[in-house]
Amino acid sequence: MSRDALVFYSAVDDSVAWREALAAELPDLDFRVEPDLGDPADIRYALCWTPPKGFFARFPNLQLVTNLGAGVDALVRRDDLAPVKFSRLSDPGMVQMMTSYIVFAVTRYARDIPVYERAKRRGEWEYVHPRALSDITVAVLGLGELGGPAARTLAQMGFTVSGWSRTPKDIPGVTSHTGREGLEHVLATNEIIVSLVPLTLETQRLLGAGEFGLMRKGVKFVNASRGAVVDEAALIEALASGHIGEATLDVFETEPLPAGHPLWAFENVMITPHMASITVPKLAARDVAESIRRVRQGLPPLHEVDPARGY
Ligand code: NDP
Ligand code: OXD
Repeated sequence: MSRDALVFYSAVDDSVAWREALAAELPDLDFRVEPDLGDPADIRYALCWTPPKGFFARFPNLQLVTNLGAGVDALVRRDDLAPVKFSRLSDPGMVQMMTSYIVFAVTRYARDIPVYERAKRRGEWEYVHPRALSDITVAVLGLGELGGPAARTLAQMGFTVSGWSRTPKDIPGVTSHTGREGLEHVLATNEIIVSLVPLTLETQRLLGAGEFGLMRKGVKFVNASRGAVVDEAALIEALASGHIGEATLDVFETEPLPAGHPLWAFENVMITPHMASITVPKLAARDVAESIRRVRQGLPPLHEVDPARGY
């Protein structure tokens, strides 16, 4: 008899937590993890983060692939998937976590903390007179499910915030910009630039030598979206020349960032290992289960992704 099964694949060891969280929502769902996949024909749903090449080709009855994360760039460019519905995760825990990372990175610069970190290492008392947060300009590139709340929170804290997105946005306290002109404007007029724009064909290497050149000398740059949104060689050059004053990088073209990579050597670059936000199974399982229920009824899943748009 054919079963209604979900195949799970993750880069981290969280299958037990997901199994439990989904069982609480959908007790009838058969949750399968390699090597115990059973009959591949039973698999109708996949909950996966970057499974190996060819992974999906084995499942002839796959209907829904849910990306075990927010960024779907690795999923939409795969060639082992027949037409299926795609969805992504989006939950309040992930939003809170990303907002906390962006608030940390921006506040660290706004309050000159790297100056004190360096002074401490030298054993010196150094005083920089603090500036009002409203005098500090921050641009958030990408105002989606993560970028929107991060920008709104920064504005609520008192920063002067601009945002850039494909379509105009109405977020309290955030000036909305769109298009190439809008991008150039926000790059040129803000002292802290945050990337939360997804990686798509349009945004690949969105920020290169030309764009860094538009930024103010000494600009602080935060990338928490995808490494390939940035031309890494140009970033390294802009850091080496001092045009970019500081950077906080959570994502890289190659992850883990290889030993000996030039970015490790910059004292003014904070590196974190793609941890800005994660999904907490207990919080995200409700939407994953609801998407499965909806697909069972012939409806679109929650947080559906348009593969042609790429995000
Ligand atoms: P969404 O898809 O919800 O939002 C994307 C935003 O980017 C939207 O505002 C969209 O504009 C804008 N955008 C997309 N393409 C363009 C373009 N060509 N020009 C201008 N604006 C564009 O994404 P999320 O906010 O959920 O996540 C953003 C990214 O964060 C993810 O794609 C992922 O790469 C990354 N991420 C990183 C994590 C980490 O731990 N470092 C964790 C989770 C996510 P519009 O609103 O008009 O459509
Ligand atoms: C991501 C995620 O998209 O961790 O990076 O969700």
